[in-house]
Amino acid sequence: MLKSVLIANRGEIACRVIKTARRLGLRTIAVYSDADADALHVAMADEAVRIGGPFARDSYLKMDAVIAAAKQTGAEAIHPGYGFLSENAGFAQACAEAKIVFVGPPASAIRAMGGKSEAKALMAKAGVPLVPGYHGDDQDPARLEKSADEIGYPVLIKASAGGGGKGMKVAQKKSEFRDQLASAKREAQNSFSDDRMLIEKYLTRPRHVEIQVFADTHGNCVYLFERDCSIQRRHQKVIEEAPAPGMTVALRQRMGEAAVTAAKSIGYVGAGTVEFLLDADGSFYFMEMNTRLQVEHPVTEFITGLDLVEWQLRVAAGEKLPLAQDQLVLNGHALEVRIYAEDPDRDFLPQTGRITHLRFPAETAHVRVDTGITEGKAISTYYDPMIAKLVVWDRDRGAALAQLRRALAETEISGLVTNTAFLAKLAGNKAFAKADLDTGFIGRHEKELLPSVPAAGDEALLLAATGLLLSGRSVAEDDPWSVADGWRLYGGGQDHLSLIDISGGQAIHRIVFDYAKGGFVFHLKKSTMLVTATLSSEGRLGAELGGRRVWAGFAKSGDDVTLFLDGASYRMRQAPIAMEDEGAEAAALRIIAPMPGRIIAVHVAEGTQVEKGAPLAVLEAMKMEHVLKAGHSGTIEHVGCKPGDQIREGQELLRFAAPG
Ligand code: MV4
Repeated sequence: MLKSVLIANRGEIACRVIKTARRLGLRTIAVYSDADADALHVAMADEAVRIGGPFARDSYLKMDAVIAAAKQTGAEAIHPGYGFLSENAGFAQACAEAKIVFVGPPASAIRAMGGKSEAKALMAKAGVPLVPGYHGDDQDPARLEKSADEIGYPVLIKASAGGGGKGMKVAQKKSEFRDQLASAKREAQNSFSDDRMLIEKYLTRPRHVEIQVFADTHGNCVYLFERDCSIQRRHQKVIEEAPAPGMTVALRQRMGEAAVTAAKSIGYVGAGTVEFLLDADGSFYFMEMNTRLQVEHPVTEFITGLDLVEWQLRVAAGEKLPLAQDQLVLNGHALEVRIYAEDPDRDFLPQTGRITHLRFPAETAHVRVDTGITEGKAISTYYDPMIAKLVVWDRDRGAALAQLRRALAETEISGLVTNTAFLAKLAGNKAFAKADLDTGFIGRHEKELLPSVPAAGDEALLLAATGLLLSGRSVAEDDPWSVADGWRLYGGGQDHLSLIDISGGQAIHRIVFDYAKGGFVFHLKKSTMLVTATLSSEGRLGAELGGRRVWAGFAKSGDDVTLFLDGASYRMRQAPIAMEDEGAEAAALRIIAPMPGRIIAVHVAEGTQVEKGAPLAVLEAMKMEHVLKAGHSGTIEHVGCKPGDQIREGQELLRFAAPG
């Protein structure tokens, strides 16, 4: 076995690899950028070497810095993780030349699978099924159109150098072909400086089913069953699972053997994934091969009971595969979700900020949390905004799905917006529960999934108000004692505070209440509600309201409050002034700043008539320009900002006149 390994990565995968390497007794070396000096993976490793500035190109992508760190620390091997240098043939080559073991395939295998057309040509030769199509060198438009006619429409025009759906256009019929071809070529030229195209039969509702393969240096190669990764959004995987729902033993064997054939045909070594498109009629076609350990490998680990990083380290040390094909057993069902700092209700805009409250479900035989983040850490724009992976297992898909719903409900993150509520909606979606899977799932169910966070109802509002009052730092406007110190024996007299429902449409709610023995009596529109509650230092709010016992998570940071209730997280802000109650319709007349930033343009003035979708103002934030558009037609009544203004989240920028 190897004696030491340098992990040329960061975040959750670096932590994950260090865990296994340490369990096997290896000395672990981390590398880090200036932005990661206090990161978890640095703390976990036996040694750590700074390799450069915060940008990946100045650190995690700097091959010579990584190799120099390995030499400086005497690391015998380098594990690349995924992303960064993991599929860089030149890096694998450089490791070999430096006599450092690259934990992955030979550079030749990485190169073989680098280009789509070359990979497909190799697979065709190896007898691996391909989507009917053309991937030749003759790129004359007439030749490409002739192949489209022969395949039959609809056809998919794909950039050979492409990936992640870029440079991919559908021609539904012959008359569309030339325009779509020109458009795909332009996109490919811009994205990859390579406009070579391949033409394929377009599968209308394919599933993305990938096979995990493993090969050693002794000619052995096995498949560790399949993963279904069809639930994607803009070519980003959202939920991955193993095994693929509806997979038969025969089809699994055929796909597995095709994947092994693909791996053997390029002299593969190590962990690899062969991606297929699976059509509704059970036919499957090679899509591409990933020559790295995938993000979603934990679902395979759960159903096989294996540690794939242990296999990687053993194979890299020259050992034979620990098990033969007939010794591999598939048990149960696993699901993985990726928790991201992104806002599904703002077109999945990446989020940055500091995590002020972080609570994951306890890890058990059913629940695994892979993360590189701890409370107090910041998510920056330098790297992929993944916060954690939640992976669950149970005896079958239904039970695993229940585990996922519970694990998500126990995941509490505040300080920045995450996609957890969106994932909870997915995990609770009926079509998903029925495994009605294909790559168009999210698009087809968008209306049921978004907005991911509902407007806060009475219960969430009262619990948030209770948490605020109990946390002892809220200031009820005309509370005779300026700071509510929790219990108050005095009766009588009313107080109120106002909450803006930030994640639920910015409506403002004025909460009127009396202090009562052991709690508060809230005055709702047509009734009153006694709420007694306790709030722990970890933010566990235990309340009794309306005769029901409710548990919720409560996190406060400045004026911001996050309430975690029934799997949803509501972000609210205590309004600084006693604002009158304003319903969502009144709130909709106001254009609120979605995040802090600087106004760089205002396109309207008071009295301007605008149509739905019209650009109103441009906000610069997180190095991006965000055009604030009219959600409906109307007349601008008030303009509260001008170019150059620095504004804070929640600030009113513009206001429409009330209709009528
Ligand atoms: C396809 C296809 C339908 N027909 N090829 C998307 C990017 C790359 N991974 C291949 N992709 C597709 N190729 C044919 N002939 C549909 C997709 C596709 C897709 C594939 C897998 C996972 C998600 C996807 C989302 C959109 C389109």
